[in-house]
Amino acid sequence: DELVASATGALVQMQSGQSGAVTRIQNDALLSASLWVNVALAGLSVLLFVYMSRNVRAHRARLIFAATVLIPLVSIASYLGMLSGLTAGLVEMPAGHALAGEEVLSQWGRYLTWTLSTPLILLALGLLAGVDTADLFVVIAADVGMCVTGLAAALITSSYAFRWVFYAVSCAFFLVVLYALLVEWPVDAEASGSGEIFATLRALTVVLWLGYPIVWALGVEGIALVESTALTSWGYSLLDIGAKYVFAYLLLRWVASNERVIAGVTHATAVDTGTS
Ligand code: RET
Repeated sequence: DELVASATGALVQMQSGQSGAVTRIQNDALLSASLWVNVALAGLSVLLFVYMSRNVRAHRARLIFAATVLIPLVSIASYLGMLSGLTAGLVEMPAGHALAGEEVLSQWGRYLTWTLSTPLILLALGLLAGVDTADLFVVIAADVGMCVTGLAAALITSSYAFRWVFYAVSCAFFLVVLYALLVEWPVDAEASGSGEIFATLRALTVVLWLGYPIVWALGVEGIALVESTALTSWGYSLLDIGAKYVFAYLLLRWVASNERVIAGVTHATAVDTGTS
């Protein structure tokens, strides 16, 4: 009986957490707008990308298209999760935080779904550059590590210091990703004939991705220099528009008209060892 009572209690708490979050989101037009804009743009992107894929035949080009179309699809699920309150909740900030003791609305679904969307972005970039599987695996693993520890940093309520410890761990993982994008992958891209488009997408990606930890640090989850959840949310939403839909459009437009370059790409290691 006690078990049933405590389980029911936990469920009721979860339910009220969700409805508390939904009420806050629905009563804040600026906040809701930051989420709905992305649902709309992601939906249009899916339709556009599927249309752009109509004549693509080469295996690797189709792989890039598949990975890239999944990016806005994940985005739709992510934003609907937050809008419905399923992946948003009220988090009571620990002592030391600028909003200590207050219930802050956390859109923790963002960090959760980045574990799916950012590997797809890196997969598409890696396939474009023709990097080898081991390289791709390490970078994607570090990227997932970055997202999961970012989720931890956002959700920890036991101590303010621990939030920043996890933030620092997440940044360490991020450095691995940045190193690959800036130092290693450009060499592979050059060798496979996609150097120019890779350079464009790399610049876009590095600049926009650096924006996320900055928004985290300045927004409601970090030092709360920006105390508004709506403005923090707009920060992420605008970054998402560039890092996902604009990024994916530029990539797919190039792939669709340079299928031959993509089809001719062999793994850098295969070339190195003469096995191709
Ligand atoms: C966090 C906080 C902890 C430190 C770091 C972060 C980096 C996040 C990044 C997110 C990129 C997201 C994208 C999503 C597209 O769907 C987790 C904010 C380093 C780089 C591109």
